[in-house]
Amino acid sequence: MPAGSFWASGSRVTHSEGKVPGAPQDAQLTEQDEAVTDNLGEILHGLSRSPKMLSPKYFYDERGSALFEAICDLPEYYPTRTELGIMRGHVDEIAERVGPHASLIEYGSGSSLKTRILLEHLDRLAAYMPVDISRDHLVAAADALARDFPSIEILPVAADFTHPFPLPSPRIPPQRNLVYFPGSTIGNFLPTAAHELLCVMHQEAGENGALLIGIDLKKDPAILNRAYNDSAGVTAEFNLNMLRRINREFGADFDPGAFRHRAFWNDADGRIEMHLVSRKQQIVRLGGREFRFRPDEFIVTEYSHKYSPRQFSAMAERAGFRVVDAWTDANHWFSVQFCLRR
Ligand code: AVJ
Repeated sequence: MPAGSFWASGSRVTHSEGKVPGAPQDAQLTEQDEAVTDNLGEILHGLSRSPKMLSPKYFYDERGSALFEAICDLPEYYPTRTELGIMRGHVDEIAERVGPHASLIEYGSGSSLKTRILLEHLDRLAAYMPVDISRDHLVAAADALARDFPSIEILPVAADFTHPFPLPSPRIPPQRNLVYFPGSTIGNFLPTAAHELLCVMHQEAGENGALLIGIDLKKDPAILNRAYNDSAGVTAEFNLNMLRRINREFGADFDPGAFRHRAFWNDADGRIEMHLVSRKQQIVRLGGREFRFRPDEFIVTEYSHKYSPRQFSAMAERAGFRVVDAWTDANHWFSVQFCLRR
């Protein structure tokens, strides 16, 4: 795993076959070679360190993605609806900043309503390219968008976006690339990894490129703690689901009942931490190895860093961007930042 990284994997990209003229308008997929992504190795490494760690990317199997969608509707979980409100309220200003004939490159599958707002309002998009590691989710989301936006060329890219990846060439030459990273997912990355990711985005944006990114802001810890400890227990299920997924896909023998969800605001590091805490002394088997847990020993499953606007703009500057506009909600809980390459 690269130093300071929370998400990691290999990357090499293979291109799918060219589109057959006159064939049904399913979005053409560019696919990364999965064989080079050593997830088992990464998981074994994460469970060998202290504290034990598993990447939040393992949350999102089918059930995990459904649980995340349920989280977004929880009364306590403010980020999704707040960001959506900001996008709805300011999309005309955003479109003006972006200008006509841009190519929209989304880091993520593009299944959210925020994407649709951009596709509806950006001025004559050259193309839309969702980039996501989860191939099936990506293809389903891209096909749904292709049906609803027949005039926009949709070019999904199945890749680990933390490493540079070649972009497909749209039929219409774009005036500029706009990298879109909604959801404050940048908060999942440790500072070094967040910096590296912003550098990759800077590279993908290219000459005259721009970045539109959702940032969850620092706020009263009580609000943050509630958002990750909902009363319906959906976040707890989401967290524990990672163990079920690793059992199924990697042959581990985690007993989800022997772990409990914990989430708390870590003020010193400016982040929510999600843990899975062992309820007892136990041994878990995976990949021919044994991992011992002491009672109360935990696995870190997620960091969700929160930033002040000033912290974010310093981070953007270090990666070669300049924040030229930012929009927020009435509570200043979330912000959408528009950056240009310096
Ligand atoms: C999708 C990474 C933005 O950090 O708030 C929600 C994931 N974890 N509840 C977040 C999440 C627990 C979410 N992000």
